[in-house]
Amino acid sequence: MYTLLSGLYKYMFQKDEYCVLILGLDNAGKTTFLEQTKTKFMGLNIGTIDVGKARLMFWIWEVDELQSLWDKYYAESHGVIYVIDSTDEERLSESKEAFEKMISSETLEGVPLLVLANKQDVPNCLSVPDIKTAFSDCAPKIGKRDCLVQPCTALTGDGVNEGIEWMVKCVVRNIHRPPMQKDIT
Ligand code: G3D
Ligand code: MG
Repeated sequence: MYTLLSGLYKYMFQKDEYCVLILGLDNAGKTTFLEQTKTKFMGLNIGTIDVGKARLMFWIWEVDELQSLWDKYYAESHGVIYVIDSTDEERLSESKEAFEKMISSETLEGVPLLVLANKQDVPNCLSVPDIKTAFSDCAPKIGKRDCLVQPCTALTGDGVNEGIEWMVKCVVRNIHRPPMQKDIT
């Protein structure tokens, strides 16, 4: 009886925890995106949300920071969200360089990658096809990992649900990086 009840308890309350990095240049919209994510999903504390049985823990990072630590964090992450400022054509190549460096890391092989073309509310911003074209020579390095380029307006929340739901689906099905499991007590 105890086993049955504890099994049921676990089924209902155990969460699978996944770590997701939010990366991008400064001013891309990382903080705004995380704020929107927490309002749209069940935000628990500063960087954590629950989506069904999955619990996502976010770490935000400016890509020019702490490069020596990257591999350590990459090894522990289940997903990466890379935020691009679609209004900043001038810094697009800088962003692409950082992106390329990030996806070149062997530690991130097979880890799902959500690319957010952010600030789509601004007239004449770069479109998803524009960004895909600018990043096209990164395609071989993306390889077989799951990758989605999602148009997004972090300011209003447009595209946030689609991006997070896609990420949850990918991290849950990625057998190469099993979750950390936690009982909720
Ligand atoms: P960061 O954390 O990546 O550095 P922030 O970026 O989230 O701090 O956002 C940088 C600026 O971009 C902020 O403006 C923020 O309001 C704006 N921003 C973020 N997302 C969007 C968006 O989808 N559309 C528009 N139009 N602006 C956005 P401020 O003026 O506060 O510096
Ligand atoms: Mg920030």
